[in-house]
Amino acid sequence: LLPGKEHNFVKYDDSFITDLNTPYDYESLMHYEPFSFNKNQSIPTITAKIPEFDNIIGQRLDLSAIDLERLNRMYNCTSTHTFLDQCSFEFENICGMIQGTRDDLDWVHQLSSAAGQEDHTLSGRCKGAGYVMYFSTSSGTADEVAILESRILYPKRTQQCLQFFYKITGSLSDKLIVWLKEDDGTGNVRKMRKIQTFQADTDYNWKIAHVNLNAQKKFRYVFQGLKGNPNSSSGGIAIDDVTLTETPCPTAVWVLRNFSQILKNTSNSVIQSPRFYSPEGYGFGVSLYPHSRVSGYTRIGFHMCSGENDGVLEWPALNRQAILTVLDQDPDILKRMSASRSFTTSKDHVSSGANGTIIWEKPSVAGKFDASCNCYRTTDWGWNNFISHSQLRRRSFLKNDDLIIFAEFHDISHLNKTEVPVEPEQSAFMEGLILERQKRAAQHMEPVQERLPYLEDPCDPNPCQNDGVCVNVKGRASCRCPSGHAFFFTGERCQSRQVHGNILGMAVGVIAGTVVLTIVLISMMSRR
Ligand SMILES: [Ca+2]
Ligand SMILES: [Ca+2]
Repeated sequence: LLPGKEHNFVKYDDSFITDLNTPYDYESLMHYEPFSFNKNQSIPTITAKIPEFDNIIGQRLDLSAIDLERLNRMYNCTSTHTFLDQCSFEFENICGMIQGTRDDLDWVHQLSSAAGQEDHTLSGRCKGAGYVMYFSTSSGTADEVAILESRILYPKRTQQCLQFFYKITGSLSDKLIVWLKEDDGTGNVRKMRKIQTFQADTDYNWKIAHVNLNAQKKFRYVFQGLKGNPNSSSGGIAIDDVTLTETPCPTAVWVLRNFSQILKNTSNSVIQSPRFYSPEGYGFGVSLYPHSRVSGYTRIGFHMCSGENDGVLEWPALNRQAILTVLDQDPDILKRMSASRSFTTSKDHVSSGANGTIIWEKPSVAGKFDASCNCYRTTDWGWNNFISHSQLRRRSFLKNDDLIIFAEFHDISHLNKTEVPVEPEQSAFMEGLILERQKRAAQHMEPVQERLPYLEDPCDPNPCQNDGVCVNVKGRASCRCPSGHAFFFTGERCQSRQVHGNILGMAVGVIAGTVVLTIVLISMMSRR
């Protein structure tokens, strides 16, 4: 080092600097280059921990993606209040994660290749591309361990959900263990807490996992691979597409495999989920009708299941909010457009098939016995047009041909109490809109026995011409016509093209000017 330049290499802790919840950035415009402040021409002063970055650090071409992200976060230009971290392991920096140094082995940043080591991020789009983190368990000795730690993260709330995909193809005694490593109160991130263990089984498919973390102070999340029995393993453990959000994890996760086969078979009438339990203890299930009565759509509904807590719970289960979500499995959580719908249980939800009883009554009284769950299921309440088959094939709803559905069932009675009575003034126009909304809500939701006519969407297909945007106004299509610099469109279906007045004026002016100029030129030439 050149004398007097040592201060450039001083280490600071997070009481002095912040990384704004972004990973270490080798590509940053602010990063020094390998030979910065060097006394000896041929010896670098900085080498990257990941050697691939030795030729990249110190670049001065442009702001890096993370530079931009940091600027945006610093000046509050983006505000995702619940997003903390995500990693699809597609880049060498593995999102700033670090290998354990006191363990036996390392996780390998593995290019998608042999069975058991295929990438999840790009699956179905690109063969032989994409990376996973892989821990082989087929050689060495039992109980060997490899550790992968996230960078330090700073929680803003007190609840986090770590979602990731994993696949264990080794021996049945292989394990994947998730730990939380938290600030011990002195600023050091070292207090370990074992959160959840994932056991191997004979299902070698990618599986989705959710782990509630509840970190209160700065923390790292940690993946530990544990080798079971190398003699009975010909594979290992793979992880991919990790996302961390400050939200609770879903209560119920239902995965339907080979879903395009299910869709092809039109004789499939209904598929019932296993029984799940809500945080209050209610048993519930999800019903999926691959082909609903609305042609080209899948119906998804919610129902109660009898369960071990029924004698203690309140019936009927009213003022509970049910939320059903079909997960868009895009690896970038900020680009996911999952299909989600919800309703609140009400005494108006009655079943015509069972003499008008409220369908949220005790399932052993109001429901029918189903041997598949060894429980009683009530009539389901849901949407005939939950999601269209064409939408299912778009985006990443059917990644690896798996359909993933989340379900929630929460008490929202506390929302009935408001501190201030609110009675907004309603104009006749607003009343019309609200009535319309209620009508539409009613037509979207119905118990399965009742056969309400399905009202078609007047905007599907779009009747507007010339790229007009269709808006559903009280059940009728209304076109919002586009307007360009020179032209605009009018008419009920945007069918007629008009020229803007000023452009027309300019055109007339130019033509007139040309005519005058020509006359002047001709008269000048004829004088000569
Ligand atoms: Ca290691
Ligand atoms: Ca990947």
